[in-house]
Amino acid sequence: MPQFLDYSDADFEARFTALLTAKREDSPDVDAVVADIIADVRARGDDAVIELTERFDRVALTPDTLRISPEEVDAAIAEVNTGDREALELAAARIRAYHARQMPEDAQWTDDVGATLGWRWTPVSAAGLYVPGGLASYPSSVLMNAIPAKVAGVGRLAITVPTPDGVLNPLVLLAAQIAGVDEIYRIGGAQAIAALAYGTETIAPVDKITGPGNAFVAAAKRRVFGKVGIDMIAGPSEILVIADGDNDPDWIALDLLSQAEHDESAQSLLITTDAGFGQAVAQAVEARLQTLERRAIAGASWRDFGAIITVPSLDVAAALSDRIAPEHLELCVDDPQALSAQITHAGAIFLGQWTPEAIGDYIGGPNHVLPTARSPRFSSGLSVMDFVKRTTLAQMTPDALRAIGPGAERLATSESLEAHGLSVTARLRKLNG
Ligand code: HSO
Ligand code: ZN
Repeated sequence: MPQFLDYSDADFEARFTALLTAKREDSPDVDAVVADIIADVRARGDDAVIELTERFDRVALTPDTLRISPEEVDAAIAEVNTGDREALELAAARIRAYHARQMPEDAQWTDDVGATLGWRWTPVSAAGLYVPGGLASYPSSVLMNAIPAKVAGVGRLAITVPTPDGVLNPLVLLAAQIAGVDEIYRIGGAQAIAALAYGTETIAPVDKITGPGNAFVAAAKRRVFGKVGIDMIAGPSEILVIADGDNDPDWIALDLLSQAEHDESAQSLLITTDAGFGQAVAQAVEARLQTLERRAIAGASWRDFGAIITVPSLDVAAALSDRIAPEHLELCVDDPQALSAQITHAGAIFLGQWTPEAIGDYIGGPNHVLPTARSPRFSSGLSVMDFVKRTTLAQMTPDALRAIGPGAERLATSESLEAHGLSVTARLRKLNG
């Protein structure tokens, strides 16, 4: 059973705070091992990557077979059925259209002293996308990472995906092909992150690495940050549903379970204005947990971290939601647009009872790589902005330099940086004859 909280209970604040601060993730300390792997790949390149892949994935590779060849990709994806292919293509088209609207604009203007100022956006030249192997190898995540990169104009996009025992995942390869990925390497773990960041004889280095991974991958991404850019270190999935009593308890139960089934450390929360409805949802969850394929994972998450919170009004629900700052927020209420306007901190909002969160995971258009662990307070989901950077522009005229140069001279003197000041002074002397 999940926890039941009632806003009117005397101990509500204490229990709600405990819910917010509960430590959900137990990440093992693998940093020392990861440091050694990165050093090995830097020192020995392909040889190190090949040895580590043999040890961890039981696959024997050579420099020529590190990359999955275009012919191999074609052969593997030939077995994908038409329905799956069409679903991936629809998802890709919708994700592409959504992200195309995110492209930021260049700007340039001339101000009152005659200085022309502005900025210009340019894409990252090469990006690497890590795709996990095994259970969490999601084709949808390939689309969500690769498409924003391509929309941004990234020239070279490489994927690494481990293939334990040599088994390829056709849907992952198809998603990569649809998204326009340029190179795919059958490697994983910290060694893949090191190869992407530093390069080897066969793998050219990239400038930015994105994508989810296990504790080793997360530790490696932290370590290579600075040499390359990284996206974020995502924690276990979260969903908060705000629902009034006018909903089908089974639908809401399934929405809660859709994130609980990701991970035993996932968190699913319901805030409702109707205590009886909360009870009905709890019963519906139990009923679904009898048969759900991933009931062991979903059940553990729901039991350990799930909660149903009764509140007196939707205003209170919105205020509590902002304190939770959830990754995913569903608003199953009469006027979801009005309630949405009251929310400040959420990774993604799903409005109304016809918008299950799973639509956002797959096919709505917005990105499903979202900030977790309350970080929506200060960060956003993956977007085109993660694959572009901004260069600022400034051009002075003689009049502009006359107008603002003396200010620079003063500040240079105050910082005891003589050459800075003189670089302005020399020009002003020339202008003033
Ligand atoms: N909900 C996950 C993403 C995902 N769901 C992939 C299904 N496949 C991120 O929070
Ligand atoms: Zn999901």
